[in-house]
Amino acid sequence: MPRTALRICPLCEATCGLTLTIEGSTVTGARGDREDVFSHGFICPKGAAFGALDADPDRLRSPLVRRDGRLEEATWEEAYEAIAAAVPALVRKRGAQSVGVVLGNPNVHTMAGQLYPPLLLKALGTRNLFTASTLDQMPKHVSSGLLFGDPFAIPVPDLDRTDFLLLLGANPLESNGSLCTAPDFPGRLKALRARGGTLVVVDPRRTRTAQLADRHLAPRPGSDALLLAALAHTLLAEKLTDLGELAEHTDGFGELSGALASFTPEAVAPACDLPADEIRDLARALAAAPTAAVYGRIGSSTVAYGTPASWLVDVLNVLTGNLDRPGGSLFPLSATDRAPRPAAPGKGFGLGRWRSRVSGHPEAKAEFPMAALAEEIETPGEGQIRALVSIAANPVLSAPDGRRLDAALAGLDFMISVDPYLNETSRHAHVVLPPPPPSQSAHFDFSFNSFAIRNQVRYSPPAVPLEDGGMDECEIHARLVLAVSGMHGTEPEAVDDLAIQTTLARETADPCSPLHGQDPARLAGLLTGVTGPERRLDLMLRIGPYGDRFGLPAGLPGGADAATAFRAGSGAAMGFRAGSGAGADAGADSDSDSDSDGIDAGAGPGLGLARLLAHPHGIDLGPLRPRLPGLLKTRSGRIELLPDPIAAELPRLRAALADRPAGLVLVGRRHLRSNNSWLHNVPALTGGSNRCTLHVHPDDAGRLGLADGGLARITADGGSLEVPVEVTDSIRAGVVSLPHGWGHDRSGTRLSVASATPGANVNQLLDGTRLDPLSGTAVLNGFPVELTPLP
Ligand SMILES: Nc1nc2c(c(=O)[nH]1)N[C@H]1C(S)=C(S)[C@@H](COP(=O)(O)OP(=O)(O)OC[C@H]3O[C@@H](n4cnc5c(=O)[nH]c(N)nc54)[C@H](O)[C@@H]3O)O[C@H]1N2
Ligand SMILES: Nc1nc2c(c(=O)[nH]1)N[C@H]1C(S)=C(S)[C@@H](COP(=O)(O)OP(=O)(O)OC[C@H]3O[C@@H](n4cnc5c(=O)[nH]c(N)nc54)[C@H](O)[C@@H]3O)O[C@H]1N2
Ligand code: SF4
Ligand SMILES: [Mo]
Repeated sequence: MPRTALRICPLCEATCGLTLTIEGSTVTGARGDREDVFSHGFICPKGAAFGALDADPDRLRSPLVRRDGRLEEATWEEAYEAIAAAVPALVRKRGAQSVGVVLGNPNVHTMAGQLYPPLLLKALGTRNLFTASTLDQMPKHVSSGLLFGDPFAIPVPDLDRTDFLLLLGANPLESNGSLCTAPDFPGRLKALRARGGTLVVVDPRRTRTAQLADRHLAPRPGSDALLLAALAHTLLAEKLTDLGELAEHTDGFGELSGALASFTPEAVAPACDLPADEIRDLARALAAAPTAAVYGRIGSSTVAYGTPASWLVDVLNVLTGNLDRPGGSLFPLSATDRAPRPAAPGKGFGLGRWRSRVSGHPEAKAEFPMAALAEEIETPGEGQIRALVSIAANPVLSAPDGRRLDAALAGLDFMISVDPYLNETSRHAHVVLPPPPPSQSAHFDFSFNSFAIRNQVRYSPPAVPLEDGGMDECEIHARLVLAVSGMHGTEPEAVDDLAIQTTLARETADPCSPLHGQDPARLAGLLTGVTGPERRLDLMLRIGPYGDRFGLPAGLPGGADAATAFRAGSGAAMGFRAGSGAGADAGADSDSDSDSDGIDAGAGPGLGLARLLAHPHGIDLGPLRPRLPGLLKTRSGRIELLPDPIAAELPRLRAALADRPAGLVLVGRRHLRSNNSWLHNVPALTGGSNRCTLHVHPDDAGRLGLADGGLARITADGGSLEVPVEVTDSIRAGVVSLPHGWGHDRSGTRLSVASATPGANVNQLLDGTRLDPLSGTAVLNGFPVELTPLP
């Protein structure tokens, strides 16, 4: 008899709730969970293919270990012995920096990827960290770090309540949204228009998202920072700014007009290739809207001026008074975020605190540019990377110049891949540790709940028991931490216990915490959950903003904010008692001696793992609410509107006013049925328009003698490719588009479907030298290319 089980979809940032149909241990179907408190039944073709992905016969089902140059199936014990024999010895011989760590995108889609890499990095003590962020959103982390003092304080557009959305370089109708977790993003955009709101899309392509818009601007790629600067300039020049309540929390407003003086609409118009009047008109419309949100993603981030553009997005949100207010852009407060503290000056955001060894790239958020990984492996000297731990990453396809990285990886002394596939990157590993299919893993969105347009919390226990011979990914990570630390053989729970002890030690010592002065060992004994990661989740929920705080009285007022807000919102409707949550998870007595300043004892909604398990479709925690000034961690304790590192970038941006690329430039694109480099192996998601073709405007095609369906050679800094041409007027003239994640033509992989239609790897056109300098993010959009027809 088929049964059903709930599972949050891990395939994109929308985090839809799925109802899986399961026969035996096989997922035979997936539909949207209509009762899910957030996604309400929405699903896309990727989620519907969950079963096919889960059962992909190419998935690795046991570890692989390299013997005499060949990867062979091995036991888990053999795999970890190989790691334990190699890594600690290398660290002793060549130092901590000799081990590099690469963290790829799916780490934000797994519990393991959120709970263990910080411990791994700590155990290794290496600064050689490279993640997908420097192929993606690092400019936003840097701008938030500088503006708000916290690189994770990223405001999200209040999609469901805004009157006006200015969306740049994002195509949520294909991507389902990013840094803005919103199941059914398309439906929410339609609802915005249906309630009389306005959608403006800025994209050099007429995307499906642009087709929904009231207004579509198709600028020259890479020029968003100029366009945004001109919008800000217009607001300032025409006295259309209105900071409202933000004024008292903001520094630097007075200096902004001077800093942006050169960026008049007329001055930027030629570089953006947009009429000045249209820019001015857009600024006025933005200012006139009752509420508005400016939101930029990939196309405004992975470009030469990605950090200035990301900064200007929030400058506009501030100037129009729309930051931190309903209908504008707000900061989510997730159930596992740290409970709010009273407003106080913070430590600020350090940038460039250390530099990479070979090219001297400044660190950003303790990371080096992914584009600099190959040189750090290739270049001899002290601190050279000789071993690599790659978790859920495929940089050979996802990062610039995969051919060079390919060769570099092949030269490593030791490489570990935690990956379900033997692909372009993991084929170089000495040990491959494969996680089980997603149906066999528990799921919690530590990351995306912090970017969600509604506060909510959901947890999926494994839908299917772990198959024989499989190992849960959390355990894989925990054992990895032990093996690289010379502690192979220790029980993996020790890693979780240590993490719990560390957190409890910090909390019980923190005068702002309701746990202040408590006995950590007693609290640890109260945690529920059948696995180490579940116990860690329980702890984070219980001390989080909506937590039961073990039934202890609330801490200082900051901590009570969320609880108070919650009570005013949906908490009451859900029937939560004020008090220490249902007895199920606590049983904590209230003999606390921590200070109580008149706030209701235990006023929170009482979250803990047990409560979450009792609500399998999730718990709604209400709409986003203002969080300023409490969340600011700048040294001034204020929004720093014109931070020094940005001010120092403006001359470079000014120089870009003269940019007029004579030839073609390339941009990327995503397809609804794709997911970066790793979903091309699922037959149900291949074919149709999900193909690796080069979009070319008819004018350019005509000029160059390119025919639809013909072949072209495309050349840039890093090399050249042969690609099929698709002539389409959905792209502006002067721009061509090629999707990423393709190029499955290397030997030694086990991707039977993907390698049959390999496609070309767009990142081979890059040599890795084009970066947004402040963030180290690769320029993946808006770089010059040349095209020639091929017979
Ligand atoms: N030209 C161009 N390049 C781009 C982009 C672009 O727009 N244009 N986009 C960039 C962006 S935004 C990103 S985020 C990066 C992504 O680039 P990467 O971070 O390299 O991520 P993926 O390409 O998605 O590869 C993910 C890897 O994780 C493995 N994996 C899948 N599920 C799991 C799991 O549950 N556990 C583990 N351990 N592994 C798993 C897959 O098999 C695959 O090897 O690509 C970037 N590259
Ligand atoms: N189906 C699917 N969904 C995904 C992914 C996937 O691979 N497939 N990847 C996931 C990941 S890792 C991420 S980070 C998100 C990304 O999500 P989005 O940010 O929505 O990314 P894209 O769909 O690539 O849309 C980027 C748009 O920017 C445009 N663009 C390019 N250059 C410029 C420019 O200079 N200026 C402007 N204004 N626009 C420009 C492109 O034409 C493109 O339409 O998607 C996630 N969701
Ligand atoms: S939109 Fe994203 S989260 Fe939702 S079903 Fe599709 S892939 Fe999964
Ligand atoms: Mo991404």
